Amino acid sequence: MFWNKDRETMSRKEIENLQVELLKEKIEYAYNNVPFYKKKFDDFGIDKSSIKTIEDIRKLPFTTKNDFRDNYPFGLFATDMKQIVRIHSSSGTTGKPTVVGYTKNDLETWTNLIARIAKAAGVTDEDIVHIAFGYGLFTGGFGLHYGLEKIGAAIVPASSGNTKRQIMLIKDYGATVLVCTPSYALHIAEVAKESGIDIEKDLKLRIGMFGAEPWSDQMRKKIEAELNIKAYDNYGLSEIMGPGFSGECEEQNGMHIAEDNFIAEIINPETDKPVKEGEYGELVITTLTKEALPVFRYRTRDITKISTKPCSCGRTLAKMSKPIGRTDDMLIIRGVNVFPSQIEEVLFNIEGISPHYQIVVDRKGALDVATVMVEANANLFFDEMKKQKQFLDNINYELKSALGIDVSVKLVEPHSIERSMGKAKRIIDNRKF
Ligand code: DLL
Repeated sequence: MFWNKDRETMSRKEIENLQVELLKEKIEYAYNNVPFYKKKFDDFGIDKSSIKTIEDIRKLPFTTKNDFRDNYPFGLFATDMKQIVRIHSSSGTTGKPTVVGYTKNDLETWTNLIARIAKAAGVTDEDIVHIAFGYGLFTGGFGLHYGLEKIGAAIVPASSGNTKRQIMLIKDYGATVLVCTPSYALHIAEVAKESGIDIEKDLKLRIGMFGAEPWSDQMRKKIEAELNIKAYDNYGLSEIMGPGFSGECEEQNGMHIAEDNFIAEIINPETDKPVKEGEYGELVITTLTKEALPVFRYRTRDITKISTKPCSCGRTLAKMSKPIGRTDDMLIIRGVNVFPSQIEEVLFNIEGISPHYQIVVDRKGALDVATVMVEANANLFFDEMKKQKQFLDNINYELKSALGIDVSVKLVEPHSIERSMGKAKRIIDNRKF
């Protein structure tokens, strides 16, 4: 299902032409309205006449999270506050939050882009949509709300917290669509079962729109089985708008990027050079339609790959694959790069453990030691120590084959790993650098 078919099925040439046109416009707009960009573009000798093809975007300098921090709170805004009608922000782990603003037109664009990803996931005006993302400064709740409302679905703005109450609402109001983080969806399934809910009989859920954190295909399968739904991924980040940058269609095999509103590049994060299509690298995003906060070549730090191959759904918009991690989430353990998603993939294929895990990294002397804490299922029971050892050895072996390094595995009690209502905390890095 399409939201605006013309935009979603343009030829690749039409997409590129549109992107070059909008990019030139936005360069001039930012130059005239944001002192930060005026200076940056002057330093790099950029004006709109230097942009002729889409590749010319590489002449532009990158923008980073630090640029947002240095211009805190409103220094990157291109309009005066009179035009701003909404402010969101994302709390980083360190320092000041990143502040983002929207004009009326920006909210309209955002709404349409959410409607687009919701339609792609199969949501209709007959659905009842339970949104369990936090409503507040986080872009998840309000972001998804308006687009889903626009397609005519009935929205239950439950926000986050109190899982038992969430389940009661999902059941009593007959929600057919669930919107939250994938880890919270699993937690909802877990608590529902414990509360004696028969998910197939008592709930009417059919679709999940999940995002805001990395999740593997194995985790998708688990969520789909537990909640008896089809689970669709969607991706976005505050700095460039929030959710709505990309979302999956019925193929469930990559997220179509809103290329009529953004330019996506994949670069090698070490050399800053573009990688070949289909290779993994860091996603870099340029906004083409934002009024309040135009952003050029934003370094997302998310590692993904992009394909422009035609999709069976009919959309021509390029697809990004599930981000496998972030450049700053990548653990370097004894010199080997490890992403939490690689560990997740292994764990999800092992019977007897639950899908909740955490990776703890310590430094013992000069050596990095990673311990993967996994929850045993409540019904996992060993009548002999030998069997438990075999079980752990097997997980160890699988992890070693996947990662190329030895990590230790610790089985912990069911429910002992903290559940999150929002983004799950997968890594505890105790090393001092
Ligand atoms: O998480 C926006 C969002 C809300 C997206 C709801 C989807 C649904 P931030 O809080 O600024 O914004 O965090 C952005 O979260 O750079 C990724 O590292 C991660 N992320 C977001 N979506 C996905 C996803 C929102 N589908 C950061 N898969 C991004 C993997 C994701 N990582």
